[in-house]
Amino acid sequence: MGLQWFPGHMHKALKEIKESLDQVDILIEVLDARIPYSSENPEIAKIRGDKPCLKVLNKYDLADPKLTADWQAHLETERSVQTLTTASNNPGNSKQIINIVRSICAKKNASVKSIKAMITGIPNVGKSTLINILADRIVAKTGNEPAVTKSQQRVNLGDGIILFDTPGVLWPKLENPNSIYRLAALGAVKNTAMEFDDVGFYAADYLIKAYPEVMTERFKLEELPSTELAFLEAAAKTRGALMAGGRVNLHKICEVLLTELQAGKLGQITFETPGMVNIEKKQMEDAAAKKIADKQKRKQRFKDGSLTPDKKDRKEKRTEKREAQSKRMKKDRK
Ligand SMILES: Nc1nc2c(ncn2[C@@H]2O[C@H](COP(=O)(O)OP(=O)(O)OP(=O)(O)O)[C@@H](O)[C@H]2O)c(=O)[nH]1
Ligand SMILES: [Mg+2]
Repeated sequence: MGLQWFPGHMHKALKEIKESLDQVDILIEVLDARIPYSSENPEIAKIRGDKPCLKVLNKYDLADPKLTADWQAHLETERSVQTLTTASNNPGNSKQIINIVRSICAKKNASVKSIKAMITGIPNVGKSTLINILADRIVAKTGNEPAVTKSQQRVNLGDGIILFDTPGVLWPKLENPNSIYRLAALGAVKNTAMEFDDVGFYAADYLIKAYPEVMTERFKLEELPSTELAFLEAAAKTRGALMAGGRVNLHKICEVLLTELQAGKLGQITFETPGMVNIEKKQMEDAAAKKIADKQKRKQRFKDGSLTPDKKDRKEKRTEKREAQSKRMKKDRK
C-alpha cells in the first residue's frame, strides 16, 4: 500500500510544534499502547533534543496487557524514558501524569511552580480525551476519527500547569511498511486515504497468527483457516457479507474486521512486539546497507574505467570500423 498521509494541516501543525517547543518544559508523547513503536513520531524525536519526555501508552484498555508490560520494560530499559499506561475508562490513573510531570521537571530545574507541558501524538490516539480528563472538564473537542483537533490549544489546569493540545501528526515518510498498515488498521489514518482491502488483509494475516482463538470464536468458525484469504472468505460467510449469487464480499468483510478491531470488539489486541520490531528494524537496515553497497559498486566500476555496455559497444564498433578502413587503404595502396 503506497500510503503517505501527510496533509497540509499536519505539515503546519508539526511546524507549530517546533516553534512552541522552546516555551515548554516537558513533552508528553501519547502513544497507542497497541502499537508503541509504530505510533512514535520520529520527527518529534528529532526536534525534541534533550527536552524531558514522558511517554504515555494510551488506550491501554484495548491492548494486550502482557505485551504492554513488555513494551514498557523495553522502552524504559533501552531508551531510558519514563512511561505510563493510561485508558479513558480509568481517569484516576491518568491523573498520575501531573505528579510525574512535576517530579521530572523538579529534577531538571528547581522551580515547578509554573510548568508548561505539550501533548503530542499521532491522530486519534486520545490526546484531547486525556486533556479533558486532566482538566476535569470538557475543554478540547474529541471524536473517533483522525484529525479532530486542527490547531494548537492551551489549557490552564489552574494549579501551575498549562497543557498544550496539538493536532495529531504523522510524518512525511513512513519507512517501515508494517507501521503504515498498523496505523491504518487502528484508525490513525483517514478512511479516504487508505485501501480498506489492503489493510483488512494485513490485519487478518496478523490476527489469525497472533490471536487464533479470538478470531475463531469472534467469527464463529469451526476451525481457523491457514491463510488470510481463506479466513476472510470463511468469516464473510458466517457474517453474511455476500454478494448476489452467494459470492463473498471481501471488501465488506474487511470493513467489518477493521471496524470491530478499532471499536475494541475483538478484545485486547496488540499489533507489534519488541521482538518483531527488532527484526523489522534489522531488515530495514540491511536493505538500506545493500542499497548503499550497490551504489558504491556501480560508482567503482565507472572509476575503474569500465564503460557501460552501450559505450563499450560503440567503442568496439569504432575500432572495428577503423581497422577495416586501414585494411582497405592498405589494399588500395598495393
Ligand atoms: N477505548 C479507548 N478509547 C479512547 C481512549 N482515549 C481516547 N479514546 C477514544 O479515541 C477517540 C479519539 O480521541 P481524541 O481524544 O479525539 O484523540 P486525539 O488524539 O485528540 O485525535 P486528533 O485530535 O484527531 O489527533 C475518541 O473516540 C475517544 O473516545 C482510551 O484510552 N480507550
Ligand atoms: Mg484532538
